[in-house]
Amino acid sequence: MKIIDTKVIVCSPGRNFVTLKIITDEGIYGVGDATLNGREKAVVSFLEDYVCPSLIGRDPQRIEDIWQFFYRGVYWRRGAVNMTAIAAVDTALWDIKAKAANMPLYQLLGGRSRDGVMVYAHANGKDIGDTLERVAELVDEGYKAIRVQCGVPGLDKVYGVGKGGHYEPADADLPAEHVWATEKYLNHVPKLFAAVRDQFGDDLHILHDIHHRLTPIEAARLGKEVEPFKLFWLEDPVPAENQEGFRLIRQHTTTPIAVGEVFSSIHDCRELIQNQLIDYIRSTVVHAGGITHLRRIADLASLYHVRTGCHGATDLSPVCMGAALHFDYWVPNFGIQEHMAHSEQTDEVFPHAYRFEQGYFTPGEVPGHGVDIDEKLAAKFPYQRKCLPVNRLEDGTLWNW
Ligand code: CS2
Ligand code: MG
Repeated sequence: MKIIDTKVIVCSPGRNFVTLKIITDEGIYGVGDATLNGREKAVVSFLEDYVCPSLIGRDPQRIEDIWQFFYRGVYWRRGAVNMTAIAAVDTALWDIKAKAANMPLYQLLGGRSRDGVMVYAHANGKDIGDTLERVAELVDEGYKAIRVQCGVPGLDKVYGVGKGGHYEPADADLPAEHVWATEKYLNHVPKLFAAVRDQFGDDLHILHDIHHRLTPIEAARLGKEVEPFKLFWLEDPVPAENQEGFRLIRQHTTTPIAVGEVFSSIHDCRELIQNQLIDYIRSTVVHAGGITHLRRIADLASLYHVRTGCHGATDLSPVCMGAALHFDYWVPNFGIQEHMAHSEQTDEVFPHAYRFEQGYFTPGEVPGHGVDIDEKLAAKFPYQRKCLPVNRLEDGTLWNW
């Protein structure tokens, strides 16, 4: 089998996506997600100018060799753009291999390890009351796990809270500037968890995303204060360049920690995992080098009681979601999968086999990862640059968004 053509498809059905298609001489093609929110065109160029020309003529069955060619061969290793491009190639090649074997992808990975993939949905609101209303709707839809975010009195915009519940942070041609105040947030957010526990009891899994905005001691303080609410996890408490910084959080609280959606390789999380400084690793198929590399991260994590908790926001396309669900169906140390529902437009452009039922997803039984792209329909939604916001403290200091 030979690769005879590739296509990089950029479209915007509700939001921007980049999709790689790899076509073989046997009529089988594979599809990979190459979306990097707010930096889409950087990955497009990386693929079109450097990666795709080297794919033509190669045997697509040699997934590992191709992965090594683009990882070791690029010289300037790692990084979000590079590893997202490699991930798209890897995902498309696994799709091809599974189609050629006439199997759903999870069978190639080792078969399913569970009956369904537990997912968590997002509940957000401008205040605690609004968020509670959304939690109630999601509980009625059958979700067992819900991430809760709400507005903070005195702050105009905070991470995770959108207009009317739908949240799409990349919403401006150039980065919008938001104002952040840690103290106002720290004084308010424990009230949100108390209200959710009070109304929905102890069995609902509650998650929360701090989105990199605290210092380790602030995260330690918050983790300790919210222990009575038994959260499933606190996510991204602090930026993770300094992996050692998580030790300070660990010393003060038993609230579980999740991190990793911005990681692009195993080296970004090696110390966190080996020192058991986290409980869930959030790395994804689309940003951490594809199925091939994510399996390595999961295997390392399994040695240290760390479970997977893959990122699954709307800026990860249904192609990533589909591949992730096959990975989740197989991976022995599975924790949970994020699922932020895509728009109807997006779902029409990306027909998929995965299905939701009572809080769990199954990836589907069609050969491959079960997600395709309708190129004709995609062409009706042209790309428009959209950037993620930046954050400033009230004194104007540039802070983590
Ligand atoms: C968030 C993401 O879902 C999450 O956990 O951290 O929505 C993140 O803000 C976006 O993926 C950024 O593009
Ligand atoms: Mg997050």
